[in-house]
Amino acid sequence: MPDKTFKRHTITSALPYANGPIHIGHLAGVYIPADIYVRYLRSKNEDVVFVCGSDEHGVPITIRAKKEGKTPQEVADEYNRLIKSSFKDFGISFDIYSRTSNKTHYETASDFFVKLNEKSALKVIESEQYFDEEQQEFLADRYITGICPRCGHKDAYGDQCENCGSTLSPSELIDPQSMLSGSKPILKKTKHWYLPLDEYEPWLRQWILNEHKEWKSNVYGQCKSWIDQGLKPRAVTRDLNWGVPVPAEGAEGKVLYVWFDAPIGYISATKEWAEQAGKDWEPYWKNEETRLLHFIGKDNIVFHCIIFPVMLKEHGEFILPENVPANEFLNLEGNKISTSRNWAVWLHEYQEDFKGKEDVLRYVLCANAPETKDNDFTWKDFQAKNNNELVAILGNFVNRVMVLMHKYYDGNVPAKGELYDIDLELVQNLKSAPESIETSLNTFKFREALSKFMEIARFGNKYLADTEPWKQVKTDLDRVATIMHLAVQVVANIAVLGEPFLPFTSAKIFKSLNMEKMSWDNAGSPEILEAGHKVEKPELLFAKIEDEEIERQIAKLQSTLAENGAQGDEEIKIPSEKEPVSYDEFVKMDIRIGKILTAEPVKKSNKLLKMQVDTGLDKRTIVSGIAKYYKPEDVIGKQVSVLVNLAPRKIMGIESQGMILLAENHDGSLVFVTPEDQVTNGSGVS
Ligand code: B3M
Ligand code: ZN
Repeated sequence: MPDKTFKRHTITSALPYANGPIHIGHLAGVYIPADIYVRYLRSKNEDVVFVCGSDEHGVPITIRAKKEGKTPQEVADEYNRLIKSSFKDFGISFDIYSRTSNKTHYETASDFFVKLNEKSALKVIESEQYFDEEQQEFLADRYITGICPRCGHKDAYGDQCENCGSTLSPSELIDPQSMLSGSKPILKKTKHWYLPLDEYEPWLRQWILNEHKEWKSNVYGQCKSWIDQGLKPRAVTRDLNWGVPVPAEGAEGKVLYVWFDAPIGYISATKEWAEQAGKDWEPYWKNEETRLLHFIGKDNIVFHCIIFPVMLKEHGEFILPENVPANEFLNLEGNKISTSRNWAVWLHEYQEDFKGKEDVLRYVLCANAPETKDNDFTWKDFQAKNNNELVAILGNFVNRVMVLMHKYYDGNVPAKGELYDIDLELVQNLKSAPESIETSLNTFKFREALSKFMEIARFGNKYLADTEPWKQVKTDLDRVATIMHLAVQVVANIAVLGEPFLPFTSAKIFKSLNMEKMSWDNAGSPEILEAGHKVEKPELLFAKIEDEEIERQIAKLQSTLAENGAQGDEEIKIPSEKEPVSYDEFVKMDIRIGKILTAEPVKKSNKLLKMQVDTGLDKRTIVSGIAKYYKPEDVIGKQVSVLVNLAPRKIMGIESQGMILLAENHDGSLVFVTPEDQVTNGSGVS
């Protein structure tokens, strides 16, 4: 049961930047867990508001606008529309999807700042920042590029080097350049308003580290590390012409920092929702009996656990988040999802390719949700989960029951007779299911909750397999009536308990059961449908996904790789299975362990090493493309696996007599495949 000390729930999910479409990583990390949770609360008849909206400020939007020759508002309009409709397509059931460019938001964010400023909670500090003299503009960190002081990468940004991942400040860049004009920026004095986070350190320690030990360990751990490293004042204003103007004297040309106004967007969205719904927004943000939860990804933890709470606390009228169940990241086929490299499965594209299979994606993403560590989405796994779980277990069970109901009873639920042990066991399983799923949901363990939900279909299938109504029908009609009576109750329970996870499927099941959507607390009962109730014919819930469909998706990713490769980007490989080979074909390959005797770089190549290898049969020359990963002196004396009967090939003019086997990491780096213990040179590998 949700915590009863709270009367209502305000659930927020991160406001997506309106500068690009959304992908499966967003869905898995934030919106699916949030939506499951909210649907569950609604099903429990809790008072809940679920808010979201587009985050339309910030430099990335202005950069995209500049690139595309549009205004930032035009860019935001376009993606707001796209993102909003993607959410709708996947059943993400926000009560409102607002925008930070709305008037209500400008007023709310502005008032918030004024209040903090009036309380002298903000400090005005003057500092020197880069300024583009040609454009007469101060430069946001992202608008400055230069050489990375850590790795020497040429095009590092003022806030980050994308090559080595270091967080930077613009003053660290070597040879800084303005992206606006290409000129060398000068340092110029400017003043900004700062939130003195350092002053809140003792309070944060108490509030998070002592009072919220129950937060997920990844969240708690990140907060602790931020606090332990010492917090510094954070500027909450910027010199920029896109955003909420700073409502203070002497602040011309300045706007609120996007991370100051965006979380206030949750409040603005709630206000808009309340106005539309004829409700009062204030209890949802100001009443101690309200539970505020932020669903976010791990890169947003500091903003939601430290900065926004400090803002709320200082403002004084608002409640603080009760929990921030942040997730880690979802990777795609072993590699980090990347918008700039187009390494993603975009929701609007999935929609085109798999229309009607929205619940399949919801299922797979929840089953793989990166709850405690980064996780991987692969198309093969997607197919397997659809075919082996949704089709074979869930769809199969519901369909079998519904078909038999029509075959034996013309759709009329039969009355049950005496219950045997096997029936009582089913009833017991059914009774314990809701509470068990709730326990997982209440602690934000959505994967576990989903797997418990699937257990219901599993034991349903087992019940049918064990009781075999199709055999009993020849001899014991009373028995069949009991079995089918109970089996259809299991289907009804699946409809109720599956709603948060698979809303489209649940709606279909309710429809074929000829019943209204029912709330959570009715579940667990073997008496949802009365004898005599007539059910409809079943609808197809899930269909097998064929190899060709998956291959098409993999090919799509592969062409992305090719495009990235053409731009000289680091290569990303998809480890998909090769064509099968027969044993006879396999044993034709003569793989042996050999020892590297000498090694030297191949002239005019930065990839190749030329080596002498003792294969046990002979000593021969082999050329291998490992120079980036091994120095010659490091490989001498190593035992490696060698394909000795590979036809000799000339590489850079040198005849290579065989091939050293290498394991390739996802990032393309190579390592030798070596025996775990020393073996005699020439030992065969099979
Ligand atoms: N737009 C960042 C992000 O999408 C940011 C979230 C705002 S939540 C207030 O990762
Ligand atoms: Zn770097």
